Amino acid sequence: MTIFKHILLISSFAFIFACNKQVPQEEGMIFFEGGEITIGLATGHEFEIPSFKNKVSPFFLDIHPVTVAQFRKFVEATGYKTEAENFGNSLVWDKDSVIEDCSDINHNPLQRTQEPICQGWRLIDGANWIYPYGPDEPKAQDDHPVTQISWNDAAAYAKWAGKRLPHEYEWEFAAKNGDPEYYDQYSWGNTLEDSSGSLQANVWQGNFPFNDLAKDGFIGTSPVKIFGKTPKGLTDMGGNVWEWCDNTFELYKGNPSYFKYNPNEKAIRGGSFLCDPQVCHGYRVTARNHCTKETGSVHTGFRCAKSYSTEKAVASK
Ligand SMILES: [Ca+2]
Ligand SMILES: [Ca+2]
Repeated sequence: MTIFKHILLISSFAFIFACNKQVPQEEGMIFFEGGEITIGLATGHEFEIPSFKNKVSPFFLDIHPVTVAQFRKFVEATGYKTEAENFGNSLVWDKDSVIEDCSDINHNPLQRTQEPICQGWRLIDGANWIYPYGPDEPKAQDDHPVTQISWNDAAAYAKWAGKRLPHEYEWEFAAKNGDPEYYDQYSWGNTLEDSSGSLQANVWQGNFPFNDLAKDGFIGTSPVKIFGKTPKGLTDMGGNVWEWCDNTFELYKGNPSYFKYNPNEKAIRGGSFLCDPQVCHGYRVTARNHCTKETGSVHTGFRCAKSYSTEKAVASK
């Protein structure tokens, strides 16, 4: 056999191997191979700079935020009581009670331990994951993301489900479709509308904070899986609800902003139905915010991650 034939044979094997390479599977989750990726954006908002390279290990991420129905299964199995239920109240956005400028909403941590700085937020008695706006308002719908969940509640659910919360670098890796040099604004591309004019995320349209035109069809949360399908198959990465991440919120190394480090504040990602592009534009892939970990609110939920171990996968074969 000539050298040429040997090379042809070897390349054919390599091709067949590559074609047969199995993508690890977890029900309801998408696998990301990991690798080095650029986190942040050199020209980004205050907390997104400077950009830097970071290596992420292989992981799975839930296709969509945990729904009300999924959270109910956890409660029914364990008798778990959320922090909002134990406190007896939780934070609700009430546009009718906005009495001062909320243009700085993205920079004020949302926390129940202090008087909310932005006057649109109110602690409402009886607001919880079943009644996100309080007991006099409609119940949360089963296929919507669960809200009024603190970081502690989200971590408890994840542990019960055999998962964990994602680090925000994993979240950003997934939002950027694992592309090491991804510069589109959103997980699904660079524009909020697709080619047919449909909005790709449930966010705010109109004059924030007074008038949400709801051109996307929703004031408040929307059912999961109907907005923003990414090339990898995730949905709702931008808009609908902010999503708790596992890590404490810190400024990126070299960021000149003033931020008082607080180990009780966790990172949140992805933006929500309250995000206006003129104000926080929090549904961009690099956008980040922070919240104290005992705080539940009407616009924050979560999705889970799971580590992938190559050793375990080989051992189980
Ligand atoms: Ca909306
Ligand atoms: Ca989101």
